[in-house]
Amino acid sequence: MNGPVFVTRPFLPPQETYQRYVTEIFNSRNLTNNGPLARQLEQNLKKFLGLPHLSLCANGTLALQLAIKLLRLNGKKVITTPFTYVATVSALIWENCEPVFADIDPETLCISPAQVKLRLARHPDAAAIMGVHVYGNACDVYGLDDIARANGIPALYDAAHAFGSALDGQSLLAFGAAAACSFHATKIFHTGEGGCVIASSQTQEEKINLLRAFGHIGDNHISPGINAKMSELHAAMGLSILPFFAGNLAKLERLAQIYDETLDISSNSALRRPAVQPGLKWNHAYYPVIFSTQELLKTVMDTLERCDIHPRRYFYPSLTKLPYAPAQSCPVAEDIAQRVLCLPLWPDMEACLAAKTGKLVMEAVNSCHAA
Ligand code: T4K
Repeated sequence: MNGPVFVTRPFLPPQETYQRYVTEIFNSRNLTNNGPLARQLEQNLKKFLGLPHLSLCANGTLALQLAIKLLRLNGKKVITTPFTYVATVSALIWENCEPVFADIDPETLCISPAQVKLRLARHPDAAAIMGVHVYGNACDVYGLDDIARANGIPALYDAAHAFGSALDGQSLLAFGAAAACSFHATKIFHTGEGGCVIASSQTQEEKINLLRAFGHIGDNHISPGINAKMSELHAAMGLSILPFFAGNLAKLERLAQIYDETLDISSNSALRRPAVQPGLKWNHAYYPVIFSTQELLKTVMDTLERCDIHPRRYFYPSLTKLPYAPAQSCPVAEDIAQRVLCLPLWPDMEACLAAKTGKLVMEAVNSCHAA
């Protein structure tokens, strides 16, 4: 492959497939406002994922904000993880919630139920738990749901990475009082920009559909809303890509295997992989590697970047370091965030590029050990 290698490349469908939908759009002049393609994509996704209540949105951040509104969490404390993309926490703050950080499980890198319990003891007024299925790995949803139920509060999920992951045979998006997914271009299923909210009842789905479209139906103004609708051009991308998704998932699994074999993780104490939650069929949305030290991570990054390969520090720094979030300490998240690196991975990536990247990582690791 020539040119720079990025952490991911968006999958694109055959241009003529997308073009056929664009022709429909040109013929109908339906560009947005819950048009026929958005409605069709919504139905196709419900069927594909086995989820009865799914509402498309303009992006994953708005999906989170709608889920927060749906559960009436605005202005309240929400227990969440600091090991995630900033959108999880900025969505909470944007909705006037106070994020209370609970530390992560050092193995799965998802929020730790034990730490959530400790935070709830200190913040009995917390109104919800918001977990993040980091990298498409699953939170301990059963543990979190038990705690949520015992405290009479909902558990909801930022499931931005979770499309295509399944837990105990069910889409990971199905868990929680509500979940929000991202269909951003960098995600394994995408619509360019986009996302969805998964609700747990017909009434809630209708509420999301109302809120995402200004809060009115015709001349009937029901509640304050926002514009979070998905356009027909974005829906067309989703419709074009969905038929390729199962194939892409298999390609990602194969590429992850190549990395596994090249990195020889089990016999090397300098690097490890997050543990996958028991019962999870992982979507391999990302390929995170945890190095023994930040110095080693930096050496690996330098080595790769000299070869025009650009991994990403998803997620660095720990969001406990955000200048606009309340100061709190989560030592596990802060430590892991300094040592974790996501290697390039996307469905069309050549196998030889994964092998080459893995070998370069190992060369850098071995050179550090020899020094
Ligand atoms: N919650 C979580 C846990 C999330 O991870 C995210 C988003 C959200 C919520 C919010 O969902 P959205 O509102 O975004 O739907 C990227 C994405 O922009 C962001 O969607 C994603 N998470 C986050 C983990 O990663 P950056 O700053 O790394 O993006 P960027 O533009 O540097 O892209 C990474 C690489 O991908 C580039 O180096 C090149 C390649 N790329 C990217 C784009 C956009 C392409 O080849 N083509 C492209 O069009 O945030």
